[in-house]
Amino acid sequence: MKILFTGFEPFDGGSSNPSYECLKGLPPMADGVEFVTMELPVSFRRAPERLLERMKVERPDAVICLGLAANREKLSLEKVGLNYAHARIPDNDGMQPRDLLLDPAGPAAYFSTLPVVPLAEMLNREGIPAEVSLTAGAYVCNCLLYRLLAVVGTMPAGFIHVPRTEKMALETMTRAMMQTAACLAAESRKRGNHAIPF
Ligand code: PCA
Repeated sequence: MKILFTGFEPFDGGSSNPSYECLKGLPPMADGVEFVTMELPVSFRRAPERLLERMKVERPDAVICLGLAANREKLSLEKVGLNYAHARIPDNDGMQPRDLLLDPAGPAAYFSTLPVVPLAEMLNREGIPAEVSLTAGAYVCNCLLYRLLAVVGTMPAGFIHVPRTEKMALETMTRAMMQTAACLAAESRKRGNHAIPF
């Protein structure tokens, strides 16, 4: 199974972004999972564009995007991508959408296709603080999630917000991504066993 993980470049005056830094600790391969990682620009326009381009090339079996939520204490497994943009600060291209729909023709929201409740429970069992979140905000992270979920169908795909490194060590975030990947791989093996329709 191949899983594409994305993290973001720094933004809002920060010098680094743990959402990408924690991905640097992932091995290329573990427990039958191939890890592919990429850094995305904090840009309403370019982040989804880059992600969808890379998905066409890599053809992953699952996609997990990460972003920083500076005010949160735990990993937030986002349940919902909302068709809405309302930026407190400009993105790294200087764009600052206010009170706008991301896609005037699109549905109000998409649910993540990741099993967020069992994943959060599994992470907690592993001693990693995690919870399900019902809002990814209205900035670039939510935009990326909405655009991703618009194209994935039933493929496991979603978004996890990480806290600041003062609240959670990068190594813990990395371990959480490895555990999440192992769970998705186990699920896909199970599904694989039952999926043959003849
Ligand atoms: N967090 C921002 C965008 C980039 C990031 O790491 C967000 O939550 O929208």
